[in-house]
Amino acid sequence: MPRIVLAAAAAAALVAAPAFGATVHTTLRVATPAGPGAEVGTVTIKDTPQGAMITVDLHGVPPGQRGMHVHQNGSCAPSTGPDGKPVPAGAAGPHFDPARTGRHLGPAGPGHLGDLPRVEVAADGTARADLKAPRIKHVSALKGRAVILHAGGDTYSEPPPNGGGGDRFACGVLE
Ligand SMILES: [Cu+2]
Ligand SMILES: [Zn+2]
Repeated sequence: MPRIVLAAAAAAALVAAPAFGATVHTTLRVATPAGPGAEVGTVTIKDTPQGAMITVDLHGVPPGQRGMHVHQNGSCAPSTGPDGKPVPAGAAGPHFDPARTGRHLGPAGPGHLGDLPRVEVAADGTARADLKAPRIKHVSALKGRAVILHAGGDTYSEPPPNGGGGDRFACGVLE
């Protein structure tokens, strides 16, 4: 095949390649005072032209609405609370907020970039859904940070603090 044709074919292949390709993934484990415990499923986040798509596949979670966020630090270890007691997954730190907004406004609002959609857990403790976070344009920025699933829900506003998520139920570090 003439060299020029090969070059044209290579160029066409490059154009056809998707412009968005990054994917990050984690296995969530129950956050306990002693560190990560039982596995409760997976979270996969990938780039799409409409922003990040979050695929959750969970089991063993209390039924109902659960708040979910990307937190700043890539650790699910306990931290030490003001009373000296361990805080499960406390080492994950606050919500990921690269623009330093200091505001919790949910996935559509101009606050924490780490504010993900709520997860709806079925009566049998499972949740399978594709959720959208349109403000997250490059999921590679989430790599090495923690996903936290909370014991409470998420009002996408404050107060209550962090939308009412309360305790950290499960945690995983995105790879
Ligand atoms: Cu959170
Ligand atoms: Zn937040």
